[in-house]
Amino acid sequence: MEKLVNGARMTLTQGDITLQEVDAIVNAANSELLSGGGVCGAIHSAGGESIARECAEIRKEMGDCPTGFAVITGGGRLKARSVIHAVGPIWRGGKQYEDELLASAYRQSLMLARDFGISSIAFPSISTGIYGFPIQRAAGIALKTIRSFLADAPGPVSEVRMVLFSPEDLKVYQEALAEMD
Ligand code: AR6
Repeated sequence: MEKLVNGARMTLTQGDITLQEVDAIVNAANSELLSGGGVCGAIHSAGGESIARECAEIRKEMGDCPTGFAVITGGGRLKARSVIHAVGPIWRGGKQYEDELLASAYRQSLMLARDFGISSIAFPSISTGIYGFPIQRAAGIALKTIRSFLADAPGPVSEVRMVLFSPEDLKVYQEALAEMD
């Protein structure tokens, strides 16, 4: 399923993000930029140790990556040349700026991609696993944030792919995309 925005493609697919052939994949990271479970663990183990090494260097220079922000490393052994580590919010009931922080994690990732000359980028469903953000709500925020970035100033970014791990998650995102006016 796809939607054209300003000549750029927003696409939805089911699969494993570590296998995507795009310029950059996004990691659902933690503020410490450490390898954890979920998609983060999968990216670190598929990409190899260079990713954790680069993350440690960034953290030494800049400290923790705050929630809603993102940093970029190389892709190690992945097909993708770069990994953008985005820190989504932990769901705390919805009144702790979780919506804004989730939108920010997507926007900051897209801005980094633009600044680094990336034309294709793949996102997982940030915050909807271990961090517990309700997926329907997250899907609307993710897709609207991507659409508004592409409509405004996408630079070289010409494909943004959401990679959903399960058929159920894909369905939620398909419904959210269909509902977007
Ligand atoms: N490809 C695509 N999506 C995946 C993959 C994969 N290989 N593996 C899991 N997912 P989560 P969060 C989906 O928990 O909620 C980590 O420990 C998964 O089904 O990975 O942002 C970090 O280090 C879910 O839909 O990320 C942080 O500490 C989505 O990816 C914390 O978890 C996100 O689930 C971040 O939690």
